[in-house]
Amino acid sequence: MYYKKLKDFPKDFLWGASTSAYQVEGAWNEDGKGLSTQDMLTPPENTTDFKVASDHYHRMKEDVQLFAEMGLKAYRFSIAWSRILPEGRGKINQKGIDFYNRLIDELLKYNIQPIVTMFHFDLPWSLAKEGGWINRSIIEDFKDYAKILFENFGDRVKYWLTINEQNMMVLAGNLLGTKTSKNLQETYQQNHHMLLAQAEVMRLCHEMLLDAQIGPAPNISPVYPATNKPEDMLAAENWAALRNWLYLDACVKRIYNPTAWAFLEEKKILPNMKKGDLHILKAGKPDFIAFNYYNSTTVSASLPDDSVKYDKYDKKKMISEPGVYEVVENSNLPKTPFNWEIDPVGFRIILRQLYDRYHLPLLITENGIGLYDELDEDGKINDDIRIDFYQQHIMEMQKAMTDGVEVLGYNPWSAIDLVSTHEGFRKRYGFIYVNRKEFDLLDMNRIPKKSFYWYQKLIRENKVPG
Ligand code: BGP
Repeated sequence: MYYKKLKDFPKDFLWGASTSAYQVEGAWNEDGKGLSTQDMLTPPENTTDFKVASDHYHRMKEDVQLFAEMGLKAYRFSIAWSRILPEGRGKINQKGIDFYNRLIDELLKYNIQPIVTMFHFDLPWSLAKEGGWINRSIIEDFKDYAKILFENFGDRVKYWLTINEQNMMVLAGNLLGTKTSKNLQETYQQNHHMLLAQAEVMRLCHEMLLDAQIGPAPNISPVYPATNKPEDMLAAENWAALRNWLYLDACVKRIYNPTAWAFLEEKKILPNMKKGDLHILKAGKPDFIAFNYYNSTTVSASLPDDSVKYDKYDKKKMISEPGVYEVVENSNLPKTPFNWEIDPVGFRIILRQLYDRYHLPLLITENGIGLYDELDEDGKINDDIRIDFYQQHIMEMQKAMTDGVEVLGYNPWSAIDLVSTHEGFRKRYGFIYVNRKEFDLLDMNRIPKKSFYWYQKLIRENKVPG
């Protein structure tokens, strides 16, 4: 559908921006913080670790002041589990609580709504050493941790996200530094425990905080068939079931997706279920679906005797399952300098698909473009490519909203430059430049980019400039 007139954004629309603790905070071993899986990684060659990151832990007030200047109505950040519970369970680190209290208070001072992710890729190392999500006891650990968060911050935080990109941890855990499983059966067992832990925490949230809302935060991608061959369409549906619906059906419909279940059964990698597990799933209900959107995926049929294929750029990433699907390039789409396809219309498509399938309000918790931003001779960052990216994606979101989709807010990745999951500091996403290099920390000064002023205008006028 083409529209002559798009619906206006609601007055209370949550224009925000996103970060995650380990990618932005630094201070990896300060003020009692325990180690996390991310602290223990050996980064890829020529790539920085997460120890200093953007030094947000020490510059939090300055950063929040800039967020306020940009006009943010919301800020989506994560809490580092190992800052609150250095050993993952047991003794609370008061200094960790104090830091997030200061951050939340500072945000509210400027009327910025905190949107809090409880777990974003940085599992406490002591829990990871025990096998991480493979141990069923971690469900209790996650619940205890959540309870501490609700008790300490629930009077001020109204939007909660359970687990960031659970699906990506399952599908690409080795790239994200989150993998603790030894084989695929273990991976899906961990997934099962995460689903149960999420359901328990959503239930707890509703019990403890009457006016708070909570939801999952997977990475969701519309899946296109490579051609109009029915076999390609079937492969696209297979991949959508394994990549998207497995996670959201379990959380929202509170059932295992049948196509995904049949795949796990065939491969002999089904999770072991205990009596009562389905009741646990049924007892947790999300209030909204938060999701991260970067690109669409295109898929063709694959024959059972094809060999497994790997991504050209991310060599550790598997992109096919013989007999099930094969991810292929989409020649209609341009790419970012880091080879990610750019698909704003796909954003509208997936917003509509999600709303149609689940009938819950949607909250965008990530969307953005990684670029090699560099200061020009006047000390400025002219990131027109990023502005164009946002302009197109926000227009498509507005079209989806005109199509009838309920969207609560838009929180692009990222508020400020930070360390990418596996491509270091050179891959920048922020509205605010951080003056450091991959290894040379320089002065870490904050410099608003051109996109900062563009987004500021958009938020002020509550419409896309131009
Ligand atoms: C999402 C993660 C973020 C983030 C972003 C960009 O998967 O939730 O943590 O980093 O993607 O990805 P990358 O850093 O790999 O470019």
